[in-house]
Amino acid sequence: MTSIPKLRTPSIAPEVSGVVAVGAALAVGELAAVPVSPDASPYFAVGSTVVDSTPEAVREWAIETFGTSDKVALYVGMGVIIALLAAASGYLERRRPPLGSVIIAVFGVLGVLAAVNRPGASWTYAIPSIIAGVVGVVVLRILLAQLGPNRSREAAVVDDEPEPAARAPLSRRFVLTAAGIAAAAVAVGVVGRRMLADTADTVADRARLLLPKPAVPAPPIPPGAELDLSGATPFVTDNADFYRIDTALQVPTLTTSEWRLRIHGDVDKEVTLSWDDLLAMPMTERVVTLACVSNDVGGDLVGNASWLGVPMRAVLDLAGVRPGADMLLSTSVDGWTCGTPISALTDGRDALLAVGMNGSPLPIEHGYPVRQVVPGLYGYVSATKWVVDWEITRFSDAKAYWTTRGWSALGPIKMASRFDRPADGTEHPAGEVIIAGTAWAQHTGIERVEVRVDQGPWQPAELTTEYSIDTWRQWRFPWQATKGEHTLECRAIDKLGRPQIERYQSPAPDGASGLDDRGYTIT
Ligand SMILES: Nc1nc2c(c(=O)[nH]1)N[C@H]1C(S)=C(S)[C@@H](COP(=O)(O)O)O[C@H]1N2
Ligand SMILES: [Mo]
Repeated sequence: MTSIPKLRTPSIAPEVSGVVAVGAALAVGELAAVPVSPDASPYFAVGSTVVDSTPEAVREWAIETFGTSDKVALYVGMGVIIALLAAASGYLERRRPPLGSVIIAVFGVLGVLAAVNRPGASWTYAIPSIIAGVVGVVVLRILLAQLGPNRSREAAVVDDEPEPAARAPLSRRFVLTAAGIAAAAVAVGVVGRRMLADTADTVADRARLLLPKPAVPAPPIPPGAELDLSGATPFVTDNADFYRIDTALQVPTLTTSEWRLRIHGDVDKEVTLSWDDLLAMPMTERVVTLACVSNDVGGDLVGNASWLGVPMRAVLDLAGVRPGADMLLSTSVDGWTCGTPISALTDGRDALLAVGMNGSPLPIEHGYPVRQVVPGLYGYVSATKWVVDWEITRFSDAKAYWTTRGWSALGPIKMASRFDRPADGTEHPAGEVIIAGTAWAQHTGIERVEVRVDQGPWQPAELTTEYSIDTWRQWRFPWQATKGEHTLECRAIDKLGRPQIERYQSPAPDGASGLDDRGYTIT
C-alpha cells in the first residue's frame, strides 16, 4: 500500500475548512430558496432584516458614505463578518469540537428567524436556512476529518499557545476535497442566485401591475350561492388555497415585458401578441370552476375563481383559423404542451386568455402573466399556464404532453359530487346532522344532488342558488341520524337529467367516476 503523500501543512487549514463549509452552506441556502422565495435565502433574509432594523441615523450615514451602493456595502460587510466567523468556527471546531459546529448551527437559527419574519413569509421560509445549517456542519466535519487526528488537543489545554503540532500534516485529499467543495459551492450559489434574481424580477413586475377593469364584468355572486356552515367549501376559492398542478420543478418566471404569444400553424396570418397588445383588447371577467383530471372521487383538485382575461376566440380571430384545423396546441414557456379542441374555444363558452385571478394578477404559480381557462375541460387539455405559443393544428397531426403519456386526447370534465362536512369517520349524537358538499357539471349545470343512507332510497339535498353552469354548486342535507354506524353516498344529476356515473373508475386516462361516501358513528 502506498500512503497518501503528505504536503507541508499551511497553518490555515482549519480556518479554510470553516470558510469553505460556510460558503457551501450559503450557496446551498440560495438554491434551496429558489422554490420558496428570494426572501427565504438565509443570506438575503438576514441582510434584509439588518437593513429593516437599522436605526435611521445609521442608515443615513451609510447612504451618505456609500451612496446608492449602500446595499452593496452592507452585503460586502456582511460577507467579511461571515468569513471571519466562518474561519473562527473552523479554528474552534479543530481545537474545541463541537464549538465550530455550534457556531454554524447558530448561523442557521439566525437565518431561520430572519426568514420566517420576512413580510408574507410562511413556515416554509425556514427550510433553506435549516438545509444550509446542516450542509455547513457536515462539510466542516468532512474537511476537518481529512486533517487527521488533532494531536495537539491535550497539549493545547496545558499550554494555550497554538502548537505547531496542532497543524496536522495536510493531505492531498484535503486540498482536493476542499477545492472540489468550494468549486461546487460557487456553481450552486451562482445558479441559485440567478434563479432568485429572475423570481425577484417577476415578483416586482407582478407587484407593480395594475389590471384593467373588465369591459364585461362577471355577474355578482348572489348571497345564496354560498353555504354559511363550518367545514363547507367557500364558493370562491382563495388564490392561496387554490390547488396547484403542473410539471414545473422550478416555477417559470416571466415578466409582462418579456411575455409574447406567437400564433402560427393553420392560420391566415401569423401573429405575435405582446402584453400591451393583449391589454388593449376588451377584457371579460368570468367565474369558472377548474378541475384536474387527476382528481379522484371525493378529492380536492378542483377550485373556483373569478378570472379576468381576453376571450380566446377574439385572439384566434386575430390570426384566422383555417378550415379543417381542430386543435389549439398551446405551449408554456417551460415547454409543457396542451391540446384543446378549437370547437370549445369558439362555441360561445367563456374560454379566456386570463391575466387576473380573484381580483389580482395571476399568482406566479398559477401562470403569471398569462394562462388559459376553458369552462368544462380538465386542466391538462385546456388550462396552459405561462402560455407563450399557440399552434393551430389537428388532433390527427399533433399530440400534447399528457396524451403522449397515455391520457385521453379529449378531456371534458366528468360530473361529480362530494362530501365536504362533517369529516369522514366522525362521531355525532343522534338527531339532526347537517351534511354538506359540492357538486359540479361544468357547462351543463347541476339540476339535483341526492344523498342515500346505507344504500337506501336516494333523497334530495338542498341546493344553493345557482351562479352559472360553469361553476360548482354547494348542497346541504339535514340528516335525521339514528344510532349506529352509517354510510352515506351522494350523487349529482345534471340539467340534461343524466345521473353521475356510479361505477368507480380511477382518474387515468380521462377522469375519475364513482360515488363519494362517508362513514359516521351516531351515538
Ligand atoms: N405550463 C403548464 N400549465 C399547466 C400544467 C402544466 O403542467 N404546465 N398543468 C395543467 C393541469 S394538469 C391543471 S389541472 C391545471 C392546474 O392549474 P392550477 O395549478 O392553476 O390549479 O393547470 C394546467 N396547466
Ligand atoms: Mo390536471
